[in-house]
Amino acid sequence: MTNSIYHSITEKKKAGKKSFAVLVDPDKTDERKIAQLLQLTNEAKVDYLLVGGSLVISNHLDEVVKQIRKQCHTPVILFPGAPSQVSRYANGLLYLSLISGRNPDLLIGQHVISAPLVKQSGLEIISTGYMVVDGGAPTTVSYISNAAPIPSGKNEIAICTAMAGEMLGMKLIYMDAGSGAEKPISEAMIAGVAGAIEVPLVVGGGIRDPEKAYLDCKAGADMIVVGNAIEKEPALVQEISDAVHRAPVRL
Ligand code: 1GP
Repeated sequence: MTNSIYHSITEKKKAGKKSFAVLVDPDKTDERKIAQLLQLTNEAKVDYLLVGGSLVISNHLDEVVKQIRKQCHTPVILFPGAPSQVSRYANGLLYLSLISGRNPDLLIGQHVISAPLVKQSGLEIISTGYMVVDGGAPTTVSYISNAAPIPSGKNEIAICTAMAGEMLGMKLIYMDAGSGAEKPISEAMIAGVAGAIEVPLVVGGGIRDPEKAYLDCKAGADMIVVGNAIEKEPALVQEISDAVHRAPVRL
């Protein structure tokens, strides 16, 4: 198993550079839309493409990943909502454990079931502590996970959860308000969590404009993930990418 994606994320962090990832949900796209999106993500120097969704009803994950790999050099990282969402054509996979919830199935159960498949895939596996934070309305992830999200104002719970995830050996912490969240994660919570861990911090869910992406990076996020807003307005890719890449390192 290679370590090149994780290495690039940590090297950027060390160099004080922020990363921008665009989330592609295979259920919400088609070949033509992907081709258009990739033109924009290439021009905007997007760092990573995440592929996945809480449901992935369609069975064209492999096709989506293959098309992306053919049309661009941006690393493709799977962001699976279920153990079935594994494609050997990707570069890496976020091996998510839902550490904010108390559903044993999503903490370890599904991992046990999918372990042989994941191992055989040959993908770079990135152990990720996944923390869902209340985004103001039930999102697909909060419903499907059958686990309560961290309340949006309870920064100390988020901080302790992230610290525990890091000490359990997780290599990334991903804080997510859920796809299309009404309320993205506050900068205060991001700053608290970023200050308490050494591993890279990924933040997503409900980020709709370059200003919020910039402020989240300034607060300490190392990687920003945007899906919905870009699906609706693809031209935002350039603006958000610029905002993320010019954000200063938190002092
Ligand atoms: C969801 O963090 C991602 O899991 C992205 O959310 O689609 O709201 O940008 P959005």
